[in-house]
Amino acid sequence: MAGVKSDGSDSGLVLLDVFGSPFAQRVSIALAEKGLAYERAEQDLTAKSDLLRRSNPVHGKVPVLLHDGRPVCESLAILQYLDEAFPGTPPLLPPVSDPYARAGARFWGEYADRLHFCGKRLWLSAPGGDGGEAEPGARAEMATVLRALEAELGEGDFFGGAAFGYVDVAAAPFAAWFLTYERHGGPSVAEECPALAAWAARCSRRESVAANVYPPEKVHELVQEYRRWMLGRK
Ligand SMILES: N[C@@H](CCC(=O)N[C@@H](CS)C(=O)NCC(=O)O)C(=O)O
Repeated sequence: MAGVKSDGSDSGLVLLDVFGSPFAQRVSIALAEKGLAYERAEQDLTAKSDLLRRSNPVHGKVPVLLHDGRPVCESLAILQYLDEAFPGTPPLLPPVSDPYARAGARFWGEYADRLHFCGKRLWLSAPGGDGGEAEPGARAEMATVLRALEAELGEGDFFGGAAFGYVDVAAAPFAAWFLTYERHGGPSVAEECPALAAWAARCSRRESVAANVYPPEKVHELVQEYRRWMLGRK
Protein backbone atom coordinates (compact mmCIF):
# COMPACT_ATOMS: atom_id res chain seq x y z
CA MET A 1 0.00 0.00 0.00
CA ALA A 2 1.38 3.44 -0.90
CA GLY A 3 2.93 5.23 2.06
CA VAL A 4 1.02 4.08 5.12
CA LYS A 5 1.76 6.58 7.88
CA SER A 6 2.39 5.52 11.45
CA ASP A 7 -1.18 6.54 12.35
CA GLY A 8 -2.46 4.06 9.76
CA SER A 9 -3.60 6.67 7.21
CA ASP A 10 -2.36 6.59 3.64
CA SER A 11 -0.13 9.50 2.59
CA GLY A 12 -0.60 8.58 -1.10
CA LEU A 13 3.10 9.13 -1.79
CA VAL A 14 5.22 7.08 -4.18
CA LEU A 15 8.82 8.09 -4.90
CA LEU A 16 10.31 7.11 -8.24
CA ASP A 17 14.01 7.02 -7.47
CA VAL A 18 17.37 5.34 -7.76
CA PHE A 19 18.99 4.75 -4.39
CA GLY A 20 22.35 6.36 -5.19
CA SER A 21 20.90 9.47 -6.85
CA PRO A 22 21.75 12.57 -4.78
CA PHE A 23 18.74 14.38 -6.24
CA ALA A 24 16.40 11.58 -5.20
CA GLN A 25 18.12 11.49 -1.80
CA ARG A 26 17.01 15.09 -1.23
CA VAL A 27 13.44 13.87 -1.39
CA SER A 28 13.90 10.79 0.78
CA ILE A 29 15.70 12.91 3.40
CA ALA A 30 12.85 15.45 3.34
CA LEU A 31 10.21 12.73 3.65
CA ALA A 32 12.09 11.26 6.63
CA GLU A 33 12.41 14.69 8.29
CA LYS A 34 8.68 15.18 7.85
CA GLY A 35 7.80 11.71 9.09
CA LEU A 36 5.88 10.97 5.89
CA ALA A 37 5.63 7.34 4.88
CA TYR A 38 5.92 6.52 1.18
CA GLU A 39 6.46 3.73 -1.22
CA ARG A 40 9.72 3.57 -3.18
CA ALA A 41 9.57 2.59 -6.82
CA GLU A 42 13.22 1.98 -7.76
CA GLN A 43 13.87 2.86 -11.41
CA ASP A 44 16.29 1.45 -13.95
CA LEU A 45 17.70 4.45 -15.78
CA THR A 46 19.21 2.24 -18.49
CA ALA A 47 15.71 1.02 -19.41
CA LYS A 48 13.26 3.70 -18.36
CA SER A 49 9.83 2.51 -17.32
CA ASP A 50 6.63 3.76 -18.93
CA LEU A 51 5.70 5.11 -15.51
CA LEU A 52 8.83 7.29 -15.38
CA ARG A 53 8.41 8.47 -18.98
CA ARG A 54 4.76 9.31 -18.38
CA SER A 55 5.43 10.96 -15.03
CA ASN A 56 8.35 13.11 -16.19
CA PRO A 57 7.87 13.43 -19.96
CA VAL A 58 10.07 16.54 -20.21
CA HIS A 59 13.27 15.23 -18.55
CA GLY A 60 12.65 11.52 -17.94
CA LYS A 61 14.68 11.83 -14.72
CA VAL A 62 14.34 10.78 -11.11
CA PRO A 63 13.21 11.86 -8.62
CA VAL A 64 9.50 12.07 -9.31
CA LEU A 65 7.07 12.13 -6.41
CA LEU A 66 3.61 10.80 -7.15
CA HIS A 67 1.01 12.23 -4.78
CA ASP A 68 -2.32 10.47 -5.17
CA GLY A 69 -1.08 9.50 -8.63
CA ARG A 70 -0.14 13.05 -9.71
CA PRO A 71 3.57 13.55 -10.52
CA VAL A 72 5.74 16.31 -9.10
CA CYS A 73 9.14 16.57 -10.82
CA GLU A 74 12.52 18.11 -9.93
CA SER A 75 13.99 17.59 -6.48
CA LEU A 76 13.82 21.21 -5.28
CA ALA A 77 10.27 21.68 -6.55
CA ILE A 78 9.35 18.50 -4.67
CA LEU A 79 10.84 19.83 -1.40
CA GLN A 80 8.81 23.02 -1.76
CA TYR A 81 5.71 21.01 -2.64
CA LEU A 82 6.07 18.84 0.47
CA ASP A 83 6.12 21.93 2.70
CA GLU A 84 2.93 23.23 1.09
CA ALA A 85 1.05 19.96 0.67
CA PHE A 86 1.78 18.71 4.20
CA PRO A 87 1.58 21.88 6.32
CA GLY A 88 1.33 19.92 9.58
CA THR A 89 4.83 18.47 9.16
CA PRO A 90 8.15 20.09 10.20
CA PRO A 91 8.81 22.81 7.59
CA LEU A 92 11.96 22.90 5.49
CA LEU A 93 11.73 26.49 4.23
CA PRO A 94 11.60 29.51 6.55
CA PRO A 95 8.05 30.70 7.39
CA VAL A 96 5.83 32.39 4.77
CA SER A 97 5.97 35.51 6.94
CA ASP A 98 9.66 35.81 6.01
CA PRO A 99 9.71 35.90 2.19
CA TYR A 100 13.24 37.26 2.18
CA ALA A 101 14.61 34.27 4.09
CA ARG A 102 12.60 31.93 1.84
CA ALA A 103 14.06 33.51 -1.31
CA GLY A 104 17.55 33.16 0.18
CA ALA A 105 16.99 29.49 1.00
CA ARG A 106 15.76 28.82 -2.55
CA PHE A 107 18.79 30.59 -3.97
CA TRP A 108 21.25 28.51 -1.93
CA GLY A 109 19.34 25.29 -2.53
CA GLU A 110 19.77 25.84 -6.25
CA TYR A 111 23.38 26.86 -5.80
CA ALA A 112 24.07 23.48 -4.16
CA ASP A 113 23.48 21.91 -7.62
CA ARG A 114 26.84 23.36 -8.60
CA LEU A 115 28.53 20.83 -6.34
CA HIS A 116 27.13 18.16 -8.63
CA PHE A 117 28.01 19.76 -11.95
CA CYS A 118 31.46 20.87 -10.88
CA GLY A 119 32.07 17.58 -9.07
CA LYS A 120 31.25 15.65 -12.22
CA ARG A 121 33.83 17.66 -14.16
CA LEU A 122 36.38 16.68 -11.50
CA TRP A 123 35.69 12.96 -11.36
CA LEU A 124 35.43 12.66 -15.12
CA SER A 125 38.66 14.55 -15.81
CA ALA A 126 40.91 13.06 -13.13
CA PRO A 127 41.63 9.43 -12.31
CA GLY A 128 40.42 8.43 -8.87
CA GLY A 129 43.48 8.26 -6.67
CA ASP A 130 44.63 10.69 -4.02
CA GLY A 131 45.90 13.86 -5.69
CA GLY A 132 44.65 12.99 -9.20
CA GLU A 133 45.30 15.71 -11.78
CA ALA A 134 41.95 17.39 -12.31
CA GLU A 135 40.99 19.83 -15.04
CA PRO A 136 42.35 23.07 -13.45
CA GLY A 137 39.15 25.05 -14.15
CA ALA A 138 37.06 22.44 -12.36
CA ARG A 139 39.28 22.48 -9.28
CA ALA A 140 39.18 26.28 -9.10
CA GLU A 141 35.42 26.33 -9.56
CA MET A 142 34.94 23.71 -6.85
CA ALA A 143 37.05 25.81 -4.48
CA THR A 144 34.83 28.83 -5.24
CA VAL A 145 31.62 26.87 -4.70
CA LEU A 146 32.84 25.35 -1.42
CA ARG A 147 34.00 28.73 -0.10
CA ALA A 148 30.69 30.38 -1.03
CA LEU A 149 28.79 27.67 0.84
CA GLU A 150 31.15 27.96 3.82
CA ALA A 151 30.55 31.73 3.95
CA GLU A 152 26.78 31.25 3.75
CA LEU A 153 26.88 28.65 6.52
CA GLY A 154 28.68 31.12 8.78
CA GLU A 155 28.83 29.97 12.38
CA GLY A 156 25.52 28.14 12.39
CA ASP A 157 25.17 24.41 12.88
CA PHE A 158 23.05 24.32 9.74
CA PHE A 159 22.32 26.64 6.82
CA GLY A 160 19.03 27.65 8.39
CA GLY A 161 20.79 28.34 11.73
CA ALA A 162 20.02 25.91 14.56
CA ALA A 163 17.52 23.85 12.58
CA PHE A 164 18.22 21.44 9.70
CA GLY A 165 16.24 22.90 6.79
CA TYR A 166 15.81 23.34 3.05
CA VAL A 167 19.41 24.20 2.09
CA ASP A 168 20.76 21.41 4.30
CA VAL A 169 18.47 18.91 2.59
CA ALA A 170 19.52 20.22 -0.82
CA ALA A 171 23.24 20.05 -0.06
CA ALA A 172 23.56 17.08 2.33
CA PRO A 173 23.59 14.34 -0.35
CA PHE A 174 26.61 16.01 -1.96
CA ALA A 175 28.50 16.22 1.34
CA ALA A 176 28.94 12.46 1.01
CA TRP A 177 30.73 13.19 -2.29
CA PHE A 178 33.34 15.59 -0.79
CA LEU A 179 35.80 12.70 -0.41
CA THR A 180 35.29 11.70 -4.05
CA TYR A 181 35.81 15.28 -5.26
CA GLU A 182 38.99 15.45 -3.22
CA ARG A 183 40.31 12.15 -4.53
CA HIS A 184 39.73 13.38 -8.06
CA GLY A 185 41.93 16.44 -7.60
CA GLY A 186 39.45 18.71 -5.83
CA PRO A 187 40.31 20.82 -2.80
CA SER A 188 40.44 19.31 0.69
CA VAL A 189 37.21 20.41 2.37
CA ALA A 190 38.62 19.71 5.84
CA GLU A 191 41.63 21.97 5.21
CA GLU A 192 40.05 24.73 3.16
CA CYS A 193 36.50 24.85 4.53
CA PRO A 194 36.56 23.48 8.10
CA ALA A 195 33.10 24.79 9.02
CA LEU A 196 31.62 23.09 5.96
CA ALA A 197 33.46 19.86 6.84
CA ALA A 198 31.99 20.03 10.36
CA TRP A 199 28.53 20.65 8.87
CA ALA A 200 28.98 17.58 6.60
CA ALA A 201 29.87 15.44 9.61
CA ARG A 202 26.85 16.81 11.51
CA CYS A 203 24.56 15.97 8.59
CA SER A 204 25.97 12.44 8.24
CA ARG A 205 25.03 11.72 11.86
CA ARG A 206 21.44 12.75 11.27
CA GLU A 207 19.07 9.79 11.02
CA SER A 208 17.31 11.06 7.88
CA VAL A 209 20.65 11.45 6.10
CA ALA A 210 22.36 8.29 7.39
CA ALA A 211 19.38 6.18 6.27
CA ASN A 212 19.30 7.58 2.74
CA VAL A 213 22.85 8.47 1.72
CA TYR A 214 25.76 6.11 1.12
CA PRO A 215 28.85 6.73 3.27
CA PRO A 216 31.67 8.66 1.49
CA GLU A 217 33.86 5.57 0.86
CA LYS A 218 30.94 3.77 -0.77
CA VAL A 219 30.14 6.82 -2.92
CA HIS A 220 33.77 6.85 -4.06
CA GLU A 221 33.67 3.15 -4.94
CA LEU A 222 30.43 3.56 -6.92
CA VAL A 223 31.76 6.61 -8.74
CA GLN A 224 34.81 4.58 -9.86
CA GLU A 225 32.50 1.95 -11.35
CA TYR A 226 30.26 4.56 -12.98
CA ARG A 227 33.25 6.48 -14.33
CA ARG A 228 34.71 3.34 -15.94
CA TRP A 229 31.31 2.61 -17.49
CA MET A 230 30.92 6.16 -18.81
CA LEU A 231 34.45 6.38 -20.23
CA GLY A 232 34.05 2.89 -21.75
CA ARG A 233 31.03 4.11 -23.71
CA LYS A 234 33.02 6.89 -25.47
N1 LIG B 1 17.52 18.77 -11.78
C1 LIG B 1 17.06 17.42 -11.49
C2 LIG B 1 18.22 16.46 -11.71
C3 LIG B 1 17.78 15.01 -11.61
C4 LIG B 1 18.82 14.07 -12.22
O1 LIG B 1 19.82 14.49 -12.85
N2 LIG B 1 18.54 12.77 -12.07
C5 LIG B 1 19.39 11.76 -12.68
C6 LIG B 1 19.81 10.71 -11.66
S1 LIG B 1 20.96 11.41 -10.49
C7 LIG B 1 18.61 11.04 -13.78
O2 LIG B 1 17.47 10.69 -13.58
N3 LIG B 1 19.26 10.80 -14.93
C8 LIG B 1 18.65 10.09 -16.02
C9 LIG B 1 18.84 10.78 -17.33
O3 LIG B 1 19.52 11.81 -17.39
O4 LIG B 1 18.30 10.29 -18.32
C10 LIG B 1 16.52 17.37 -10.06
O5 LIG B 1 16.93 18.21 -9.25
O6 LIG B 1 15.67 16.53 -9.78
